[in-house]
Amino acid sequence: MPSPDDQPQRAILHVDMDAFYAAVEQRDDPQLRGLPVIVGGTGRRGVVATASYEARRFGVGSAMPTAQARERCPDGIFLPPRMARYAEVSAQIFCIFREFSPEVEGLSLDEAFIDVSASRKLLGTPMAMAQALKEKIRQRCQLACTVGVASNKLLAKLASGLGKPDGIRQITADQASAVIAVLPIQQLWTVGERTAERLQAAGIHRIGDLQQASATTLHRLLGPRGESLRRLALGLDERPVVVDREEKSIGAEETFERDLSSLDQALTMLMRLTEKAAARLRASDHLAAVVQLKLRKPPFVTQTRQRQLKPPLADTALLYACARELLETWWAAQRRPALRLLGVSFELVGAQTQQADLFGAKPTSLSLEDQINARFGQGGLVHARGLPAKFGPKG
Ligand code: DCP
Ligand code: MG
Repeated sequence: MPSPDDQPQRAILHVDMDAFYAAVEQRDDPQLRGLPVIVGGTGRRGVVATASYEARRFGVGSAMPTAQARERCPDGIFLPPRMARYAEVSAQIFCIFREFSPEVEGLSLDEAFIDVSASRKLLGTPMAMAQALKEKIRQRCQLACTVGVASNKLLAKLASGLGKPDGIRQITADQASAVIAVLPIQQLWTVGERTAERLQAAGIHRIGDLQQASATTLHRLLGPRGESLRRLALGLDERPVVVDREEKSIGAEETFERDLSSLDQALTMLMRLTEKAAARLRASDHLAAVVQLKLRKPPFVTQTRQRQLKPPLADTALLYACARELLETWWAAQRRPALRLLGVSFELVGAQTQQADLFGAKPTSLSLEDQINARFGQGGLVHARGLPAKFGPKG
């Protein structure tokens, strides 16, 4: 159906995996299926990354302190994240997304917009594509996802939110403003905490309240932004799906229960973080052009140190060697060195060009180490430096 300005309507899918990290854990270990699984930091200052839908019934959710999750769900199964594994599954689902259109904009490991406007002739209606996509993900990855279907990104994302879990939900242009009117304003793209507070103070709680608010009121509350927010509230959004918005950096960091005050401890932690980040780097088919350390010393002073890599690379040992030098130099320059948080991240350069080999084997940039970890769990194979002292090398 042509839209009022005679442009053919776009067809956008928003795909979001259900309870992604937890679902991967439940798939890989059938004994976990049906149980409340909580993935996240398991230490004292740990935070929940996600919870299976079984655990959500107990009120456990992303970003909640793990300690609180344990109180709410004492029988929960608490697991540390296996980032290399999730990155590998992410690469598989993104391959499936691209079977429906090359216009894929990833938002995170488990979430993407797909502009399927031009695929309609070949693959049928957007709803048919959403169904086929879900089915492929279920068959090839044994995972559930939810697909939102609409004529723009804003509505497609709101639709998948309404369809969760394991659903397909379409919001057509003519239903749009009525369907989204009941949603809280926080769900509207660009409405953060501060904007929400300001609007709520003026009695605007739901998207419908925003639709009804006068231009003058919105201008008074939000300035020139008011008008664009009103358009969003009506379900209008012209943003294109931006294909090549690739991740620019990949990293891993950890906050410590007790500040690290020995260089040896810090190096052991650095090795673990480097392994984790390097595994994700290789799973994403990239090379690192810059290594960056994030160092937070007590009480709360955060610094960064970085170095360029020429040529760019993805080998754990070489990345670690570089990160180690940065850490040792920083450490030596401190009067009383101690770390509250340590992070390592890599700035990426373009995709490595991969070709299937002559025997048609699936191309992979996963090192043998990553493949072993993917199969046996992170920690199946680790560098000796990252092991507790009794297993690790001296010095
Ligand atoms: N994640 C995280 N920390 C957060 C939020 C999410 O580490 N505060 C991670 C874990 C999630 C993954 O990102 O599995 C995807 O995030 P989603 O918001 O899509 O949440 P889920 O996929 O877990 O659940 P659902 O999409 O079904 O609500
Ligand atoms: Mg998700």
